[in-house]
Amino acid sequence: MSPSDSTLVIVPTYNEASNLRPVVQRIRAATPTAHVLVADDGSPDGTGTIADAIAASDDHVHVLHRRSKQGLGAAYLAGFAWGVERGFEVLVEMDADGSHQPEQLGALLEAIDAGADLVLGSRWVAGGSVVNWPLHRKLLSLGGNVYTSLVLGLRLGDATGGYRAFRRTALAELNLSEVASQGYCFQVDLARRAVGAGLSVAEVPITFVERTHGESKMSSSIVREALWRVTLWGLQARVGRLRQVSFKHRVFRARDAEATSADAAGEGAGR
Ligand SMILES: Nc1nc2c(ncn2[C@@H]2O[C@H](COP(=O)(O)OP(=O)(O)OP(=O)(O)O)[C@@H](O)[C@H]2O)c(=O)[nH]1
Ligand SMILES: [Mg+2]
Repeated sequence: MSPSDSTLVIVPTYNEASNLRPVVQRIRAATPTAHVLVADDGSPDGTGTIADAIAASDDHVHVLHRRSKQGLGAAYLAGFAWGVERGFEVLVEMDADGSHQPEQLGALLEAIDAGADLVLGSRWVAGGSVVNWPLHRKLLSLGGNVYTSLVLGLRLGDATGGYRAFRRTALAELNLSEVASQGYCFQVDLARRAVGAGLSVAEVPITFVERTHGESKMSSSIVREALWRVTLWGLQARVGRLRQVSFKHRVFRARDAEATSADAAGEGAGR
C-alpha cells in the first residue's frame, strides 16, 4: 500500500456555491480513492448546505462547518487536525474555485509516493503555467516568489502557491500550533517550516487556471500581511545566524585562551 492510498483533499470554501459541485465531482473522478473534506466558514451563499448535500450521497465526502470567516490558514489548520485525527497518511490543499485542477493531483501524489514529505504544485517551474491571469496578478505572484526566495533563501519556485500535498509525518514536524499567518503567507510559512525542519520538498509543475465563477478573496490586506511577515521572518533568520556566529566566536576564543594557559603551564612545568 502506498501513502497516497490514504489521501484527504481539504477544500476550504467561502462563498463558492457555483464552484463546489464541479470541483468535488472532478476530484472524485480523477482520484476515486481520495476522501474530500470541505472546510466551510459559514458561507452566506449556502456553500455549506451544498457541501452537506454532496456528503449525504457520497461516503468519501465530509464537511467541516466553522461558524465565521476566519481565513484560509485557520480553515486548513482545522482540516489538517480533522484528517490527522482520522489517520489519513496524505493531506492535500486544494482551492475550490477550479484554479487547482483535480486532474493534476495524481502528479502530486506520485511525488509523495516516490518519497517527498511535501509536494508543491508549482506555477513557476519548467512546465508550470497560469491561464487567464492579468499581467498585474502574474507580476504580483512572481514578484512575491522572488522576494520570498531572496529574503528567506528557500530556493523554491513557488512558495506562495496553495496546491500541495503533505505527508502526515511531515505536518507533525511543522509546529502547527505556532502558525498565525493567514493568506498567501500561510503557504510561505508552511514551506519555510518544512525546509527548516530538513524535510524533502519537491515541486511538480501545474497549470493554474483563474476562476471563472465567484469572487476572489484576495485583498490588499493579504498582500500586506505577506510582505510584513516574510520580511520579519527574514530578519529573524539573520539575527539568529548572527547570534550563532558570535556564539561560535566566543567558544573559539575561550578555547584559544584555555590552550594558551595550558601551554604556559606546560612550559612552566618543564623548566
Ligand atoms: N474556509 C475558508 N475558505 C476561504 C477563506 N478565504 C478564502 N477561502 C477559500 O480559499 C480558496 C482560495 O481563495 P481565493 O479567493 O480563490 O483566493 P486566491 O486563489 O488567492 O485568489 P484568486 O486567484 O483571485 O482566486 C478558495 O477555495 C476560497 O473559497 C476563509 O476565510 N475561510
Ligand atoms: Mg483562487
